[in-house]
Amino acid sequence: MKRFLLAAAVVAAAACTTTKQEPTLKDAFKENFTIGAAINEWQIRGLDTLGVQTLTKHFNSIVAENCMKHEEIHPAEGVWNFELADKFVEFGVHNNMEIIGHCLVWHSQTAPWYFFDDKGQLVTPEVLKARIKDHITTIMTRYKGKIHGYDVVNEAIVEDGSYRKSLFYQILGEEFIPFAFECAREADPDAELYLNDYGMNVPGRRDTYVKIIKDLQARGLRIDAIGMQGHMGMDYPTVEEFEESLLAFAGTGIKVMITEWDMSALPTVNMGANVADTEEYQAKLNPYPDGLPEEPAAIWNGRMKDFMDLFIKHSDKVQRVTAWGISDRDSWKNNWPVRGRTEYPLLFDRDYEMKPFLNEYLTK
Ligand code: 9MR
Repeated sequence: MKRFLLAAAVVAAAACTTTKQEPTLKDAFKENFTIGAAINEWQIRGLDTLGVQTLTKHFNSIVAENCMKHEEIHPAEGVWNFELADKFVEFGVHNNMEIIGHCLVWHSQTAPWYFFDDKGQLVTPEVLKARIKDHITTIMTRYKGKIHGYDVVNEAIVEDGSYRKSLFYQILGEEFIPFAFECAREADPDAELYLNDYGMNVPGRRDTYVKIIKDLQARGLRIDAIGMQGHMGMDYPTVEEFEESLLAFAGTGIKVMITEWDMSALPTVNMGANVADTEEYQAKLNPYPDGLPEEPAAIWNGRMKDFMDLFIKHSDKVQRVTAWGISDRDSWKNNWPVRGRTEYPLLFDRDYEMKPFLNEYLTK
């Protein structure tokens, strides 16, 4: 009997150790918001195995970093390239993740044919409308019931609050935004629909977006949330100005999402200068090729924590926080605003170790 009890105790102890889960980000924030990452081709195809492990362990939402952009998915009239987007969606469905589509209308990465006729002239408003409708309807119909929400219009407003003079704007005027939302609602009435932009702390841009949201609402169109991209640096934005915009957006009654979060740990580059000029300047541009020293790392972690605390403070308004990549090795910021920098902007470092500022949330 004694031996039996001892054996039972050993089995119970073993069960305890095997069932004890390591803490994860998605659990840590489950009462607050979903926690997402943008994923690239290597991750979608399962080639970045450590990246995929980190992703499935810690994140419960994904967004396509590039594979759903116009020039990727719709490179020529009537030509669709769904191969990677299909795999992206399958990946999300298979891993039971909230899947976000990025993006349906954007001035950048648009295949050149979209705005021109066969004589090279800008198309008429009617033709562009038909093309937008076809683009939105084809994608949203294909992924109906699988994609949770879409960045319908991306980066439409500039800092002073005026409309970006994109070809969408030049051909259709301000109407291109409500028109895109109307097409999206028709294509998949159950999908969430979002506006998305960077530099949302800037008052001019913020005020115009508040007006646009109210206008969409007044027209009875669906708008669920606004994405504050959150591409930050060591010296911008301030928590206070970011909070002011977050509250202004939430004041319209829709949700807020932090959609493309990353914070450069390197000095902000003034692109006005001829940046490639001298060796000395090159060293200044890429100051930490072998690892982020303690002092900037502490400042970076402190700022990231301040922002995460802000998102938690307003988690009744913030529905999702998405990092623009999984580990530092993935980040677009390694190549922007100049190529070949060693950047440290994401939640996991190059060895897939979680950044220190997150520890506190895991152990709470
Ligand atoms: O991270 C993306 C990078 O790999 C692409 O080369 C670039 C151009 O398509 O877009 C980057 O993602 C952008 C996003 O789609 C919209 N907001 C700004 C992001 C960073 O440039």
